[in-house]
Amino acid sequence: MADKVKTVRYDGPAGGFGSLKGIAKIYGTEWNRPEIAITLMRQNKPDGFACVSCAWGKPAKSHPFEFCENGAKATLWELTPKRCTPDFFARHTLTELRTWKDYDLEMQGRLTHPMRYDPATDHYVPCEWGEAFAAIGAELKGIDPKSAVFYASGRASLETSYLYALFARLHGHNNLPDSSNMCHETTSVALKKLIGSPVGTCTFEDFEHCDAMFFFGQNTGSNSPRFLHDLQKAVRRGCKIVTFNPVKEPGLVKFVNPQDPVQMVTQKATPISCQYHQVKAGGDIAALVGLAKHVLAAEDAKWAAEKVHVLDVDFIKQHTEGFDAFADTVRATSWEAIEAESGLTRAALGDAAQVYIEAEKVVAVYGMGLTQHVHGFDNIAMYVNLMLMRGNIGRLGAGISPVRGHSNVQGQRTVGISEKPELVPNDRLKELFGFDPPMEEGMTTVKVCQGVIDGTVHAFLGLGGNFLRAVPDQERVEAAWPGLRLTVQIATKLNRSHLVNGKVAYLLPCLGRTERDVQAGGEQVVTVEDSLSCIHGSRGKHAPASPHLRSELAIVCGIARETLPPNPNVHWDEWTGDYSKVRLLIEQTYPEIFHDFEARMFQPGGFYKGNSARERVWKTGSGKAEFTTPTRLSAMGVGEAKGRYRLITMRSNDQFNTTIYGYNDRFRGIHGTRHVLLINPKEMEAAGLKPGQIVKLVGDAEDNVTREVDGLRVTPFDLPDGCLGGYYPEMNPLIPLWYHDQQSKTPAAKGVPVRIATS
Ligand SMILES: Nc1nc2c(c(=O)[nH]1)N[C@H]1C(S)=C(S)[C@@H](COP(=O)(O)OP(=O)(O)OC[C@H]3O[C@@H](n4cnc5c(=O)[nH]c(N)nc54)[C@H](O)[C@@H]3O)O[C@H]1N2
Ligand SMILES: Nc1nc2c(c(=O)[nH]1)N[C@H]1C(S)=C(S)[C@@H](COP(=O)(O)OP(=O)(O)OC[C@H]3O[C@@H](n4cnc5c(=O)[nH]c(N)nc54)[C@H](O)[C@@H]3O)O[C@H]1N2
Ligand SMILES: [Mo]
Repeated sequence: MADKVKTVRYDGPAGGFGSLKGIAKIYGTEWNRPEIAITLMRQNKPDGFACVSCAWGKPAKSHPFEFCENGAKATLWELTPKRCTPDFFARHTLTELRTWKDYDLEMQGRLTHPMRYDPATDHYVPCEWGEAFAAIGAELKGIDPKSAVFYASGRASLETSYLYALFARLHGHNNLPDSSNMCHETTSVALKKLIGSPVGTCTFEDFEHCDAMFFFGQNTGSNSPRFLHDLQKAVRRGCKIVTFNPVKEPGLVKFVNPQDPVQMVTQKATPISCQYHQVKAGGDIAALVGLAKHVLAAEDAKWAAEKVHVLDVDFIKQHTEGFDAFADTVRATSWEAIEAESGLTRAALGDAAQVYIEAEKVVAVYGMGLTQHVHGFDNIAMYVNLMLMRGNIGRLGAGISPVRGHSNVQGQRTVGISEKPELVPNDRLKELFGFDPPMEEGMTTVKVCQGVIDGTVHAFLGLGGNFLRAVPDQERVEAAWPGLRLTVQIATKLNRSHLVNGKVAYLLPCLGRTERDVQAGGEQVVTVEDSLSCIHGSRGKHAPASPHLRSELAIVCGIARETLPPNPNVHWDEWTGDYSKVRLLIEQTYPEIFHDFEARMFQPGGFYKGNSARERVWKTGSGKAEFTTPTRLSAMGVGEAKGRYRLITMRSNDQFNTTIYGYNDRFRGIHGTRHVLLINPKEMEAAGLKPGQIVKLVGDAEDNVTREVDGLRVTPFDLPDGCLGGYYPEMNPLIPLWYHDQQSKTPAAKGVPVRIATS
């Protein structure tokens, strides 16, 4: 239950004793079991298992403990001794469970038995696996494949993901949205178009050689804490870190390494960012235009005085297109407009630009602060522009580095989980499996939600995740959900998406990645791809949470076998028995990336899948890296209006997406509740509000739909004017479904237009 509510400022560094206490506080006695310590030691190690938390790279030379506070929390969450059994479901109806909090649902522990929804009693009742597969297969056979959705949440292995995508295509659709559609899809679309590679270009080596790193909208301390070690090392060798973020995130301010005894004893923190710019939410295009304008001014001055360039003119000429139009527009943009839109001064932007200019090699890091905006594509395009000005893509120590979310989200896209048929090697699939893959574009997450509301989606399979809690316009989507004919959820723990069900509904419990996976052919291993495009083997060793669990791969194959007609090239049972046969299929489908897959998968540090942009080969429409002429300064999807604020939906340090570990956000000094409205003291006063007062947020998107979240405690917090903060997923009813990035359809969760109303 929620701790006593208190809010204090947190001035301590990220990491340090706080992170050890943070783990102990949540887990208490669970932390002390010896097998847990052994499991944690194997996390992110060669021949160990890939952490189930974030996707940050796993170095070849690992630390004794290659895990962080949040990685340990995620592992322990999976290894909890608590069990959510058929008994539990016999005691509670779904109607009752829908009134429970997310935290209390997951606290029930690991799911143990396959369950079927019984509409007569409104309970989940246990069933046999065979019965579940047959019933699901019969349902899927009976509907138009175009109305079925196969969602994936970004954790399932490459092997499972490959087969899941194959299943969808054999079934006859490309409806394969994944969590990436709410996350880095903006990256996949923008980087593909601009530099010809849908993923980041950096490897660990670049972090070891760069002279400066820019950070836009990524919260390293909470969301990819192992990355703090790389940042600390970089700062110590003189690399400068410049951050743009509306929120002062402690991990980007200073850090004590909890794995370094000297630092722990002395509590000597390393300052991380040398400059911290609290840009307005949605103000990044303006800030980046400001940086570019300073760079152009420096070029003019230096050329005039010394006949020396600041720009990398050779690179621009040889490798890019669109520079002149871009530069003309930047030069013509006024400082007044840049300052107003970014909330930063010309001088402050000048300081940041100076670091950029003085650094020979720059890495550009970013996260959800850029991708989750209506003009998120433009954010990334402007960031790429800045990097291209000095040839900072495609050489050692330089590059662009989106920090990915789920531990295998990037990999799922690599092996075919995509709604876009043009990204899939359909000719190879045709050759291997003797069928014509569907060529009609499938549904993104937003389209799925719209389809559920319109009644055109009839079946939903969830391979992990908590779709109904993570999506925008959450209440509207949830209200329409019971109209579905079939819902199937493959999961480790109970969540809200399991409780809002279709007419026919199954809840299928699966093994987690830390658990031993034994099939007909013996013990199995799986693979994942990290944020730095390295592919790793992962071996689970823990005893399964229940003898009735099946692996995700076995469940996908079980459903597929009962759904599809026999095909001499498709062997669901054989593949379930031996995952190396699936790796062979992956290798045959993607030989450039996965050659010698079996031999390389446990190589320390993983094997690198390569990146053309890193080699300065630009697989874009023009064959060059593309400058984009900015057409706007704000990434917001609606204009300014009196009383309208920009709501940032944030993650606390005590959550993994919709999984809430606890009610504390240590770094931000918020304790005991997640129902807060963060606002700066000046704005609070101007709005006539008092700290601790309970208010309501109302959607302000001018579309005549009422959207509200009530019961929020006014909490003074250091934020730019006009911005508010609140937690994801509690704020999700406030985001209109149509409020998404224009190109990729990623929901714009970081600049939601709202008003404050008194309750
Ligand atoms: N412990 C833990 N780890 C996680 C997750 C988790 O929930 N918990 N989630 C995983 C997943 S799926 C993902 S995608 C990643 C997410 O990791 P991040 O990319 O870090 O995502 P967020 O925490 O949503 O927000 C990032 C930062 O953007 C800032 N921001 C908000 N609006 C703006 C803006 O307009 N401009 C700029 N410049 N900054 C802005 C916020 O203040 C915040 O610091 O983390 C992954 N790792
Ligand atoms: N307002 C707002 N909304 C957002 C965001 C935001 O920043 N703001 N972020 C978006 C982002 S970046 C993302 S990625 C999405 C996340 O959306 P999802 O990926 O759908 O959600 P998660 O919360 O990660 O899913 C948690 C559930 O996954 C299941 N699970 C955990 N481990 C496993 C496993 O090993 N196998 C299986 N089968 N199931 C497992 C458990 O049942 C758990 O309850 O949310 C998006 N929504
Ligand atoms: Mo994500």
